[in-house]
Amino acid sequence: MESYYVTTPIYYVNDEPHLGHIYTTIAADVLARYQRMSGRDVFFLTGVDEHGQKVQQAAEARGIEPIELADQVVERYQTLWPDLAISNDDFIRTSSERHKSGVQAMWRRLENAGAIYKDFYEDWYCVPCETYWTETQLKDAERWDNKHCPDCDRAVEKVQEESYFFRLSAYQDRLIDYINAHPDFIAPASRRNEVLRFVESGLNDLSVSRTTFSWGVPVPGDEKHVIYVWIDALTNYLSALGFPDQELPKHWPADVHLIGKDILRFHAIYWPCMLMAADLPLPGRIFAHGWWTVEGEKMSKSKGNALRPADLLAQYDADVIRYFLLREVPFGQDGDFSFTAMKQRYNSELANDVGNLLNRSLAMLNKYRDGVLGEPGDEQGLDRALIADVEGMQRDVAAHMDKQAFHLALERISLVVRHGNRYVEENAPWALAKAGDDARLNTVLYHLVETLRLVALQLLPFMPGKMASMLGQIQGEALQQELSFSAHGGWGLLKAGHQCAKPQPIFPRME
Ligand code: ME8
Repeated sequence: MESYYVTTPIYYVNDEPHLGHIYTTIAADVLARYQRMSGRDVFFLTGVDEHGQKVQQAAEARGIEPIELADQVVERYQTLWPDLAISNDDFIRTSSERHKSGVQAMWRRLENAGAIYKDFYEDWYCVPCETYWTETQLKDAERWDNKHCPDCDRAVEKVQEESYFFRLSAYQDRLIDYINAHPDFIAPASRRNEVLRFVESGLNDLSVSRTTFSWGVPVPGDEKHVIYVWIDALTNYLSALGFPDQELPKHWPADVHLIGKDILRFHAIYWPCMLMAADLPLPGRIFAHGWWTVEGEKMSKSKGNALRPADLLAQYDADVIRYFLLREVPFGQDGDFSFTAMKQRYNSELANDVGNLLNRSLAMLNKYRDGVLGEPGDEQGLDRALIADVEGMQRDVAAHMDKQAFHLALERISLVVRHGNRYVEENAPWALAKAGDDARLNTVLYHLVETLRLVALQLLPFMPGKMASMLGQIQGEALQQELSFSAHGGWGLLKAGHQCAKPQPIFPRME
C-alpha cells in the first residue's frame, strides 16, 4: 500500500491551544482522512515542542519545572484533539526518550558529515522568536536603533558564547537547485518565490547550540551545550517514525509538512539543508498556510484575545468548525475569523443546501415509497447531467486535495449539492406522484439518493461525524464497514429495494 505521511508543526507548550493551532491540525486531519479513504497507508503526526528558553522562562514565571508546564499543556492538546475529531496516528513529545535519541542521532550524522563545527558566537538574539540576527539584518530592519527584532520588534539581546555551527551556507546552491527542480516542493507559489529570494541573497552558517540554559537535548559528547531548539524540533518528523532505530523508516520522506507561514524559513531552508547534510531524502512538500485574525484583530498573548477552541466548541459542532475554517479562506492565504461569517455560511451552505437536499429527498422517498428505493428506469438528459456532475466532482476534488486546495474541493462539492436541489425543482417529484408516473418517480428519487450518498462520501473527511449520520440515514447498516472511494465511490451502489431511514435534520437552521 502506498504510504502517505502528513505532519503538523509541533506546538509550543508555553501557550495554550488556540484557533491557529486547530486550523493546521484540522487541515492535516482532513488530508489524512481523505488519503485513508483513497487507500493509502497513512501516518498522521502531531505533537508538542517542549524545549527551549521560552518554555524554561514560562515555567520559571509560574514557579514550576518545565516538564510540569509541558505535562499540563500536553493534557490540553490530548483532550482537545478527539473533541475536534482529529485522527492522528501518533503524538510526539520532544521530552520523550525516543525523540531525544533521534535528535542526538541526527546531530551525530551532521557531525560525521563535517557539517558541524565549533566557534564563537557574537550576535543578537530574540528570545520570543528564538532567532539570531546579524548586525546587518538588524540594520535593515525598520527601527533605526538597531536593537530590535526585525520580526516582532521586541528588544534583542547581545550574546557572545562558544557555540556549534551548522554549515548552512554550504548547502545554499544545492537548495536553490532543488527548489528549482521541484516546483511543488514549497507551496503556495508565492511562498516558494519568497524562500528562493531569501536563499539567493545568501545563507549564513547557523548557530546550533546554547550554553545559557539547560532545558533541551544535550550535544552528544559536550553536555554543557544544549542543541538549538529548531534542530531539536524539526527532527520530530523523523524521531516519531523510529529514527534512528529504523535508519529509513517506512513512512519517510513525509508527503507534506503543513505549517503556518511564520515558520516557513525553518521548514523550507534549515530542514532541507539538514536532511541533505544527513544524506536523508527530502519531504515532498512544505505547505505554508496563512494567518487568521479574529474579528479583524491580530490574536496576541498580550491582548489576551486569542480565540480558544473551547469557546468555538461551545457554539458549534466540531464538524461545522472544520468545514468553516477550510471553506472560508483559500488555503495559503490570510483570513479573518468572525462568528457572523460562520453563522452565514452555516445557514446558507450547510442548512439550506446540504441539509435541505437530504431532508427533502428522504422525506419524499418516505412519503411516496415508504423509504424504499425503486428500480430506476431509463435515464434522461437531466439524470445524465447529474451523474456527470457527480463524477466530475470526484475527479476535481481529488485534484484539489493533491494541492491542499480545500476551499476549491468544498466549492466543487457545493456545486453538486446545488445541482441536486435544482434537479428536484426541474423534476418536481410531487407532480410525478400526483400524475402516477411511477417509473419516472423511481428514477428521480434514485438519482437524488445516490447523489446524496456520493456527496456525503466526499464530505466525510471534512465532517466525519455529520457525514456518518447522513450516510447512516441513506445506507444504514452498510456504514459499519470502512468506507473507501474505490469500493464505495461508484454510481449505482444502492440497489432497488434498499431501505433508507426517515430524514433526521443534521444541520438545523440557526436563528
Ligand atoms: O512555531 N493563524 O510552535 P507554535 C494560523 N514549535 N495559524 C496559526 C496562527 C494564526 N494566527 N497562530 C499560530 C512553533 N498558528 C514551533 C514549531 S515545528 C518543527 C516547530 C499555527 O506553538 C501555525 O501552524 O508557535 C503555526 O505554524 C503554528 O501554529 C505555530 O505554533
